[in-house]
Amino acid sequence: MLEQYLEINPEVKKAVEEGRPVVALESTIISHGMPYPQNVQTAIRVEEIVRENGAVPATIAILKGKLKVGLTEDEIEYLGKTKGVVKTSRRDIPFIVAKGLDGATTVASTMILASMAGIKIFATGGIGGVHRGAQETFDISADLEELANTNVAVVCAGAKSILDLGLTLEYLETHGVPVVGFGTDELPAFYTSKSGFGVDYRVDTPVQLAAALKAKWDLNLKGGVVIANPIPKEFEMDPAVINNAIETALREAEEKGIRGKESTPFLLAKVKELTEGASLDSNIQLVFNNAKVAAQIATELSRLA
Ligand code: PSU
Ligand code: MN
Repeated sequence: MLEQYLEINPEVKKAVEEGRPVVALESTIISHGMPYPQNVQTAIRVEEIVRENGAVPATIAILKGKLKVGLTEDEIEYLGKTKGVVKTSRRDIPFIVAKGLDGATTVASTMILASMAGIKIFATGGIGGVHRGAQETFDISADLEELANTNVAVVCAGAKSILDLGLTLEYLETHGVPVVGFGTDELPAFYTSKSGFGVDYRVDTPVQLAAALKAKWDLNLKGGVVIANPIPKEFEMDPAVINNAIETALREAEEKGIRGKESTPFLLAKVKELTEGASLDSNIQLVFNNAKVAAQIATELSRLA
């Protein structure tokens, strides 16, 4: 049944079957998170970093209605170049499939496809969350609900302060999703290593993290884990510069009445424009760092299984 929809790259399939480490990677970051050609260059380099750290990469997307786990370089290039690839979260999957369209998977839908393929560890830049003003707009990313339900751990650089980080943490707590600081006591805020919010647990090594993940899933405590990995010091942005850009972007989104699934891509593009590319450099570097840590955790988890 599932085979009718799902196409797992043979190398990825073999690695999963043999219990070797695999790292899932998302594609909304390629089609909606970064401009061409940096998006494609970054996605390809991220795969290399995963390999250099001992795991098999599996970039995930929907191509012509097929759920693809493990894209080729040509497919990554296609996805990064093509206009009109649909940002695809959980609710969108059946329609993209039925219409035979191309879909870039968000954190939520990448978790779903990774889980279908038996992959437990996923690296990205930042997760979606509870948006500022959600008390009125109800804008809460489907990523959070997915983290509540799907057994995949997501290595990210925290969340951008386009979101309400405090409310995002409250939501995750309610849904039983642990938020772990990798080598930090503080939740990182994507472009900067500090947000002013604490994490639930600080873990300093991939071995310790793998043990906690194994325990969670052995005990059938369903759902994901947020592994928040701070951006390396040398690539951090000046908090004043980035916060200023975020405030301006939020104001402009409000004035223009940007809502729903357009909200996150609009804010990301605006922040990038306002910081004249500096934010893009930081963004690329933090994704590289997350790919490395995810591969190390996947490696330790495969040793325990
Ligand atoms: N945050 C980022 N970069 C991104 C995204 C979020 O810093 O590229 C993307 C991810 O794919 C995430 C999605 O899953 O945006 C969340 O969108 P929404 O808020 O509409 O659920
Ligand atoms: Mn939303």
